Amino acid sequence: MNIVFATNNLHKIREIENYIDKRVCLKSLKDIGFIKEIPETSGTILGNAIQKARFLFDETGFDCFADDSGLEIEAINNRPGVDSAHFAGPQRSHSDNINKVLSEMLGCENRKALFKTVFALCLKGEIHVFEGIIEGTITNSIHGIDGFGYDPIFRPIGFKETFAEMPFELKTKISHRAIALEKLNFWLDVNILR
Ligand code: ITT
Repeated sequence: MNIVFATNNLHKIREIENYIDKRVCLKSLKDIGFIKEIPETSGTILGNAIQKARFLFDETGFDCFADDSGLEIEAINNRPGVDSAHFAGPQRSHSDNINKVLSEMLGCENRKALFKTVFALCLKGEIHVFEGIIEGTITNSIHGIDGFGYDPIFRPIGFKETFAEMPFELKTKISHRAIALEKLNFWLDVNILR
């Protein structure tokens, strides 16, 4: 079956493409020639994931799924959360976002955080959602150069490295996105592909 991944984030595509069930043929927005901006204005991660998938389905009629994700940091009222992509402003700069987190958390002892992702799958107009969460801590400074977004300052529980220091294969096995993807794969296997 063909499923379109409703994202403009190439890192997300890379993290998914080799791990989604092999019976699924994953298409990108580029593959289907879709260039409109996809709105994400609901105010929640769950709401945005559904909004993105629903928008693409309504516009194209293609079965699709969207991922909305964010970093929730306990000491700063679970921010940036749904505002993760543009925490430091509309330029959506990963390094500006990281610097804003680090400066807000200067001297802060509670460094607990979690990454959350919600996948919204839209099949024939029906929505199904799958959530993935990974807990960890925010480091005091930047560690590592791989990955994207907040990877250089997020260290998952049980690991010595940040996401940005890990081999790509390890992050894609343990991350919030990997957890949501496993649920999506299981659901597709039981309900559609078998
Ligand atoms: P799409 O909406 O096109 O999918 P996006 O980058 O705008 O791509 P989101 O709206 O889901 O994605 O924004 C989530 C932001 O949270 C993202 O830009 C990163 O800054 C951060 N983020 C999400 N997942 C992450 C991960 O695995 N590692 C590091 N940062 C992540």
